Amino acid sequence: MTVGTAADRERLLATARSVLVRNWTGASTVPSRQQYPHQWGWDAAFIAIGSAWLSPRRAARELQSQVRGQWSDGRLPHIVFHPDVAEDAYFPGPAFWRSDEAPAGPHGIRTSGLIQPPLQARALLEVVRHCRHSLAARELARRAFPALAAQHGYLARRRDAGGGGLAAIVHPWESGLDDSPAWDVPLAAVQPPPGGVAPYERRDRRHVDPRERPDDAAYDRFVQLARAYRDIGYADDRLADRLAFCVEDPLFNAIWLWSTHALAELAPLAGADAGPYREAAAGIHHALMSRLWDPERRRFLPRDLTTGQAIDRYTVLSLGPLLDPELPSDVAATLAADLGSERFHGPAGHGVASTDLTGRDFDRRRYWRGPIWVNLNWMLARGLRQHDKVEQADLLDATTLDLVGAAGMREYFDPVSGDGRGVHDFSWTAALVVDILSRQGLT
Ligand code: 2M8
Repeated sequence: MTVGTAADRERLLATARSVLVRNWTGASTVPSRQQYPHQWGWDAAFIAIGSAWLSPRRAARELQSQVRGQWSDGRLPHIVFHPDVAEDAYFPGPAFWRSDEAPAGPHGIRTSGLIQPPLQARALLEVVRHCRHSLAARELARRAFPALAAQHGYLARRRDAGGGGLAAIVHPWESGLDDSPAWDVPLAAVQPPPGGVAPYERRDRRHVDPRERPDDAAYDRFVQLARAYRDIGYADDRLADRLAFCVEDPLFNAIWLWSTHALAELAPLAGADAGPYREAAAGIHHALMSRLWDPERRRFLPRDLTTGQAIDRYTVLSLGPLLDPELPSDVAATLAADLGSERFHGPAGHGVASTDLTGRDFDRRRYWRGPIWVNLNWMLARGLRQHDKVEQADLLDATTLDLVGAAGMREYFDPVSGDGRGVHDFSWTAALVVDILSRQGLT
C-alpha cells in the first residue's frame, strides 16, 4: 500500500500506536513481546523519540528505566532485564551476564555488561522538546542529564582503546548490527577455546525463520566473546590486547557524536556548562575524519584495533557519519550519492539496505546482512536533513512509510521484494513511524 491519503496515514498511526501500547510494560517498552522481552539500550532511545509525540511522560519514563540499569563506571548496559520475566525467555539472560557479581555492576537490577550505540542523549533532547511547559523540560533535563554525561564520560575514558579519541566496541552486539558483514573478518579471528564453545541453547529461532537470523558460526563467536568479557569482570583496560574483538565503528561513533551535540544543547537547561560537550564533539569529529575516513576509497570504514587495519567491507555502517553536522560538504555529498545509488537501494526502492547490494556479502533475507531497517532509514534521513538534502530525506521517509504500510510493523524488510522479515509488532518500527508521520504534521 502507498501511504498516500490522510486515511492511510491515520490507519498507520493507529497501528503504530497500538504496537507501542501493547509493548509497554508499565515502566519501559519491550522491542517485541516474544523475541526481546526486556529493555534494550538503543531501542529505548528510538522508542522514546516516537512515544514523545504520544506521551512525553511515558517517553521520559522509558529513559529513566534505562538509567536505572547504569553501572558505577557510567556504562549504560545494552539490556536491562525485567525481574518478572523467566530466565529462559531470552538467551543470554541475567544468569549468563552475572552483572551482580561485576565490580561496577548495578545493585538491585540485573543487566548485560555490554553497551550499545549511545543514542540516549539525543532521545532526551527530543523528549525535552516535547515538554510543553519549560518547567517540565528543565526538570527532566536536570534529572537525566548527569547520567547521560556519565555515560559519555565512560566512553571517552574507558573505551578509547585506540587512543585516538573514538570509542571502541568489544562485541558485535555493541554495534547493534550484530551479524553485519563488516564484522566477518574480526570475528573470523576469534579462536574457539580448546574443546569448542561450551554448550548453550539459542532461543532466537523459536519465533523467527532461522534463515532470517545469524548463523551458528556467528552465534558461537558471539557467545564466546561475551563470556570472555564477562570473565574479566567487564574490565576495560588494555582492551585490544585482552579481547579478540576490538573495533572502531563509524556508525557507533557518529551516534556518539550526534548525542554529544545533544548534550551541549541540553547542558544550559540542566544547569551545566555546554563548553566541554562542544569541545568533546569537535574531538570526535576530528577523530572520525582522521581515523575512519578513507580518502582513496572515499568511504568511512571500521578499524580493527587488534590488527590496526581498516575493514574493507561496504555496509550501511559507512553511511552513519551523515549524522555529523560538521562533515565536510564534499564528504556528505559522496555519502548521500552512495546512499541513493543501486548499492543501497534495491528494486523495491524502499531505502537503505544494510549491506551493499552489489557486493558478494549481500543476503537479502538475513538480519543485518542485507535487509532494510527502519531505524537506519530514519537516522540517515535525519543525517541527510542536517546536510540540507531535504528532498532526498523526504523521499527516504516516504519510502519507509510505504514499506511499513505494505508489510506491517516488522523488524526488518527484504530490499528486493519489500517483504517483512523478523518479528511482527516491533517497537522501534512503530515508534519511528509515529515520529515520521507526526513531523509531517499529522498530529
Ligand atoms: C538485536 O540484538 C539482540 C542482541 O542484542 C538479539 O539479536 O538477540 C539487534 O537487532 C539489536 O540492534 C537490537 O537492539 C536488539 C533488540 O531489538 O535485537
